[in-house]
Amino acid sequence: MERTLIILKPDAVARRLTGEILTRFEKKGLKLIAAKFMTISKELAEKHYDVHKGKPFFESVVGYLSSGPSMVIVLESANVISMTRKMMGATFGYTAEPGTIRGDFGCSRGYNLVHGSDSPESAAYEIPLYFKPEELVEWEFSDSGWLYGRD
Ligand code: IDP
Ligand code: MG
Repeated sequence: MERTLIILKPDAVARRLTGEILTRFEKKGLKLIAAKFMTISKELAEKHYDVHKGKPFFESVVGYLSSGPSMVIVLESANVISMTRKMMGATFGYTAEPGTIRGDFGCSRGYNLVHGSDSPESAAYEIPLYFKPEELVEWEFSDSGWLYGRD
């Protein structure tokens, strides 16, 4: 089963959109297996965005991610990475399609509400930055037949 790291970034928390965004993932049928409300340190934000080190926006995105509390979650489902990336929308609110999280709730370039792993390799790097293996909770939906049935 595929897993992804999602962060409801400091602007999502500050703008009181965490419930709204979590609801979208829940209604889609994605399984929440871990959650942490925390202020991400500058050091952790630098590790998180290591792939962008050296790019012009690196310092700014590290400052953004560590600027206030975030809600960090792990979601699990077959194909969860491609589904959540589509649900998030394009990187900047002003180009993201309506109907997506970024497209519906933001217009900013710098502040885009949500992070989601973009590949299984990224998820495998990112999840352990925030969660110990025992913090990932294994459980089953009682209605998984309805959610995932009929292949
Ligand atoms: P993604 O979040 O859609 O995967 P990435 O290209 O991986 O986008 O960039 C990581 C984060 O860095 C973005 O979510 C955004 O917060 C920030 N970012 C990316 N490009 C820019 C930029 O040109 N200006 C300001 N911030 C940027
Ligand atoms: Mg990315």
